[in-house]
Amino acid sequence: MPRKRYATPSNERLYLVKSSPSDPSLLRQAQYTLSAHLPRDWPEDRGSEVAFAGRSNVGKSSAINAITGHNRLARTSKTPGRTQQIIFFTLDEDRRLVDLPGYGYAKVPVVMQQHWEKTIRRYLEERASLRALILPVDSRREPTELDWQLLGWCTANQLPVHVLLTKSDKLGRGKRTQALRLARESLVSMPLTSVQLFSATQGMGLEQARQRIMELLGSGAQAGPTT
Ligand SMILES: Nc1nc2c(ncn2[C@@H]2O[C@H](COP(=O)(O)OP(=O)(O)O)[C@@H](O)[C@H]2O)c(=O)[nH]1
Ligand SMILES: [Mg+2]
Repeated sequence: MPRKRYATPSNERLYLVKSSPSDPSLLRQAQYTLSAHLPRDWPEDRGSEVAFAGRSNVGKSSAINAITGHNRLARTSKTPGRTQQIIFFTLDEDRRLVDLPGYGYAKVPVVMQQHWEKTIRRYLEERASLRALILPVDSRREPTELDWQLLGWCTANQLPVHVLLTKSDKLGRGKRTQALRLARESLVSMPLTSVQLFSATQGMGLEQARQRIMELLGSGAQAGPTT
């Protein structure tokens, strides 16, 4: 399908034409926009965006690639802790996906770790267009201390979180069901939090994740209550 574009007369930037509000095929339109080291580099804070946060090596980049149907949109790596910047992907004029730096990789110098934490905190606190976090957690492990901190912060600030139990292809059917039940039980006191099984390699839970992200992104309309 050919992509239609139009230029806005004011600043001559190119925008994709808006598609229907909740069609998951919008996610396929994801285009790399920019990588920001500092908040002043972030794109204009309008419309809505959903951000992926998570421990290094948990499968965050693979999840973004699978969900958008692009093999190399977000780089995947066997060496954890390489993405240090906030990466913005444009879906349409009003909606974006965001890849936050991975955390908790022990071999990263403390100074860099601190920079990331500061960046993430600032992004969470200041970004008005942020509608929700997608939090990939390894289905074979317990969430880490930082995962819980993030979940706690989002709950306190009424920001919805959708947890992806990643790499669930590595679990047998019984263990998968158990992992999902355990995760649901642990998150029961966090009403804005949802959870699902996910595998980027097997495509498990892909449509469910896409639907949820579209719901969370909403129409992209500014202001008004998020439902
Ligand atoms: N078996 C399996 N491996 C995965 C899956 N998702 C990611 N991986 C692997 O886990 C490693 C880290 O993935 P990556 O997406 O780069 O993690 P990130 O650091 O969180 O962005 C890579 O070797 C991936 O191939 C999955 O669903 N199943
Ligand atoms: Mg990554």
